[in-house]
Amino acid sequence: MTTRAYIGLGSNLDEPAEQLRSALQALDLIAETRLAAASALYTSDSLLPGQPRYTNAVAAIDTALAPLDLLDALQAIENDQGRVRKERWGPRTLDLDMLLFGDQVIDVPRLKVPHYHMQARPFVLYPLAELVPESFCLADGRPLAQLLEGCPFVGLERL
Ligand code: A4P
Ligand code: MG
Repeated sequence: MTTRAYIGLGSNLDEPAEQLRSALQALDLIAETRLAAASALYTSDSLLPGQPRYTNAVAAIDTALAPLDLLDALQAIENDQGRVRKERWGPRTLDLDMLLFGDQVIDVPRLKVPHYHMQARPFVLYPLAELVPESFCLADGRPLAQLLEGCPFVGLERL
């Protein structure tokens, strides 16, 4: 049995678009997992001042892994692509966030799903909207359309 999961990709160092393209290939190479679809790439200013502009995308994957095993695989890809975890929220070559894992709500110290803050981030919601039906709801029941209404397409550039 596989689960459809959505992964948020972000980079603001070392050729972000290339980082995201490599990461998409790496997602397809995770054990028992395949890349089902990927959004366009989007750029936007960092939420934190003084950091380079970000490139973001969302991927849909189908996986037979358990959520924490998938998280291990995502972190291995981040590490492979040279991410140095100096400071939380610091600039990074690659950030992979597990946005959604089927309809599961997960709340353990290492993993919170749906990903916190995703409901307020245009660089997550608009790429996600490319990959799901219009009637799509988050695991906690909130319709994506409603979240999009509260999150204007401001400062986002679709490449
Ligand atoms: N963790 C818990 N839940 C999850 C999950 N659903 N997916 C834990 C992934 N990891 C999860 O992550 C810290 C810990 O969160 C992990 O060890 C994992 O066990 P991290 O990736 O090392 O930390 P982080 O990314 O620095 O923090 P966080 O809160 O994920 O930051 P964000 O939310 O990623 O914010 N501006 C634009 N335009 N685009 C961006 O992508 N990103 C950030 C960073 C700031 N500004 C941005 C963007
Ligand atoms: Mg993160």
